[in-house]
Amino acid sequence: MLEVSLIMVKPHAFATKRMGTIISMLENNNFHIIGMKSIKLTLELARKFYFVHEGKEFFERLIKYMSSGTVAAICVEKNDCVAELRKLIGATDPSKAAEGTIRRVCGTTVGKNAVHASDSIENANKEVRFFFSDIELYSYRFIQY
Ligand code: IDP
Ligand code: MG
Repeated sequence: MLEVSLIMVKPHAFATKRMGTIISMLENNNFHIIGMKSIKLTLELARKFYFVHEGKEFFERLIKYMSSGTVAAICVEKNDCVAELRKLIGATDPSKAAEGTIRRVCGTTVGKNAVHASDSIENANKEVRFFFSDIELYSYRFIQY
């Protein structure tokens, strides 16, 4: 089924110029980029985005980090997009992520693991809406080449 998902490039990966690599990996794996922007999150926005982790030991560190620099929000579209994107990013800990995954290639630690990706179809739709309005997204199905 054609789905969308959200991938967010985390501050360290953005600042150390991993955007080109990450975008290439998405394109080479046939993800269609249908929306893209860079943002500096506030603490409040990061808290809102990661609310499911509120109360966890790493929560305050996570939201401080995610609001510490520029991030890029990228909306991708593909068949089975949510599961396929989780496969391409790899495990949360880059040292445990499979060879050739984004986190293995671009991540360093569990905190600085290069990217966030949505974990379910429902969350993907919510997370895409968190960053993008209707006019900022255009399905590749409608594009005339
Ligand atoms: P995910 O990003 O692979 O979906 P989640 O469990 O949703 O992993 O955690 C969200 C983010 O919080 C992770 O990407 C990671 O950067 C950070 N995080 C998760 N667990 C830990 C931890 O045990 N210590 C430090 N940071 C963590
Ligand atoms: Mg998650």
